[in-house]
Amino acid sequence: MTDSVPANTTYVANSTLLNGLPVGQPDGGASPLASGINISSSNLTPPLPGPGAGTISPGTTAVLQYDLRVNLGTPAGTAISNQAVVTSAGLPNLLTDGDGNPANGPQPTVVVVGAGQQLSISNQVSVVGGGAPVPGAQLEYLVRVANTIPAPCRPSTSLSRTTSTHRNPASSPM
Ligand SMILES: [Ca+2]
Repeated sequence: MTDSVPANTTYVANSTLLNGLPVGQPDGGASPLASGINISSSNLTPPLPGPGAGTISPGTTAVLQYDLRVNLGTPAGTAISNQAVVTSAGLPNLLTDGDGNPANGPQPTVVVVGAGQQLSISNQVSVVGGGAPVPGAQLEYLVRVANTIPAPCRPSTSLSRTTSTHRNPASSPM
């Protein structure tokens, strides 16, 4: 998995974790992800995977975490856009998806720099009971709204969501 450090941000030294385990530390402030790291699912770590040995077991997840600091002097309103790439044997390169919805393609994850109140919203969708999102399946949306600065969020803040349905004749159960 590779992920370059977005413009207007600086990688926070020694902040890269795979499934909660430190990766490539000490890193001297250079993001290990810039050159790519091997990732395995949480059921296979520790140990961390060696070169070319990253494996995601069926039905499992790998969680990668790292921190970026917004550079001082970055103007409010600046959009910081980030998108990682996962490379694997036998599959095309896969871009990370900011909204967690594969049906509308992969979007970068964007956060807007602001001097005031800042909310981050993440949206995850899953199929109740597992399986593919075929007709008749029940989709469960999990939306997390987090206030990312140490000031209260105004109570008038509201969240609205539009759910649209697209018919894709080419789709088939996975
Ligand atoms: Ca998407």
